[in-house]
Amino acid sequence: MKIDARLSVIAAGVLASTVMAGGNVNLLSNGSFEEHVVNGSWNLFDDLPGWSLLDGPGIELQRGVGGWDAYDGEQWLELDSDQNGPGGGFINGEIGSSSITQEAQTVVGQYYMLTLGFSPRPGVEDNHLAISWNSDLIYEVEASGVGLQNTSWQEISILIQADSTSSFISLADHSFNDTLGTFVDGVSLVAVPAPATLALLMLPALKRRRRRT
Ligand SMILES: [Ca+2]
Ligand SMILES: [Ca+2]
Ligand SMILES: [Ca+2]
Repeated sequence: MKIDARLSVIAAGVLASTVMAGGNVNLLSNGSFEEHVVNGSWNLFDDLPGWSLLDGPGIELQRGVGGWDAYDGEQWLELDSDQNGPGGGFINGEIGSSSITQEAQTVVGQYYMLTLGFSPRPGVEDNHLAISWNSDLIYEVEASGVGLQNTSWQEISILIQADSTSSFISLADHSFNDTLGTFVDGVSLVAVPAPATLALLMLPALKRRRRRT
């Protein structure tokens, strides 16, 4: 009996440290868009490590375009991408609005914090990012880059509760489709404890729903 009691204490200790360590792990890969490494100042890719193209002509990564700063590391994403890549020249009416997605392994009922950096492209008025979780549009943000000499990154954090063991995070450009705008960098998805206040607020709604069924 003594041995059993000791074992359970050790198991609980291991569990607690695993949960704490797990709280800081980014479940997304290549959230900072440092791969593929851009040769030059920008390039267009069919896909990236971690990310797939959902819609649009390609995934545009930039590295030092305009002398501008990344939010994290050296590279960032421009979601209004480009139709034919560097060296392709400018096509009249060229388009670039794209959306990308990444799948994450999630736990049903677990809360997650999705965090990313968003900036308008300096000099471009219309920048519009739409963020989706599975098929649900969960957040939209717009900003103007008129008058900016450098990127102006704002950090966006969204609390999400997973309802499936596999979840898709999608990022889409909703700006005017002209190959310019909507910078994103430093995307992370981290498991977080259930927010106590939010759980209390949701309780009456859950009770009402149960009564009806
Ligand atoms: Ca980066
Ligand atoms: Ca572009
Ligand atoms: Ca645009």
